[in-house]
Amino acid sequence: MSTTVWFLTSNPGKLEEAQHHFQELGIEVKGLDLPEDTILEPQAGDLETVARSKLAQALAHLPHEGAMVMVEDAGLFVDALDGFPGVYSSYAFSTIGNHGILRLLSHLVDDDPVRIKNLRSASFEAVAALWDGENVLLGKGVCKGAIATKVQGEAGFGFDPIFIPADLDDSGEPVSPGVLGAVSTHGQTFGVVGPYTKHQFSHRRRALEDLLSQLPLLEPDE
Ligand code: ITT
Repeated sequence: MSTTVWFLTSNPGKLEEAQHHFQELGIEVKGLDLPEDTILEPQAGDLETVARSKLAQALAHLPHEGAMVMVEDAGLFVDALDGFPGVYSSYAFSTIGNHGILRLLSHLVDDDPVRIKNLRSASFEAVAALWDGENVLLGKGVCKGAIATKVQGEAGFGFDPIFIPADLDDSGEPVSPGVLGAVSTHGQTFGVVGPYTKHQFSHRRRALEDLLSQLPLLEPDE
């Protein structure tokens, strides 16, 4: 007997991270596979609108009556690029990729380790939307950090090899650049430290925690 959440995503890395997170809570996450182009991603200015739209479309394809279905939309927001790629992250990743983002920031260099983090500051953001069988719940998460000057590591997916998370204090809040936090990747990207360390910082984990905090006590599936 377990509670099951069906996660509609085309991204195996996102599925794995959600499975890891929910597993600790005794919830099984299964990928909901729908034929390509069943779900249209709207051109929208914010992640919440995209997530709500994907979830509304997914409700027409529930695997069974009463099923809990989740979608999640995430993006990388680079401050020096006015938030680009943001909601265009999928498109940017599949066209210019990590090297393209690095090229756009190549003029932002400094020998001072604090100044360079400020110049290249960025955040990952995620919005998770869950249909719990009765209502739509939304969870949001942010992970602050900076863009590395080169691709580092091969772990994870997407922009992980160019993203250095900000250190965290012992309550999990990001500390300012130059301050050593209680939790630190010591300047390494998510691509170097891998998914288990990423989990401690992750926008996805925060969005899922926010979502779960709104769920009434889960009844296990029969
Ligand atoms: P969906 O089917 O779930 O939409 P997707 O890969 O298109 O899968 P998103 O739209 O949420 O997912 O992500 C936009 C882009 O940002 C995409 O290229 C991802 O690889 C990248 N991305 C999202 N979350 C990330 C993370 O935690 N680490 C690195 N890159 C991430």
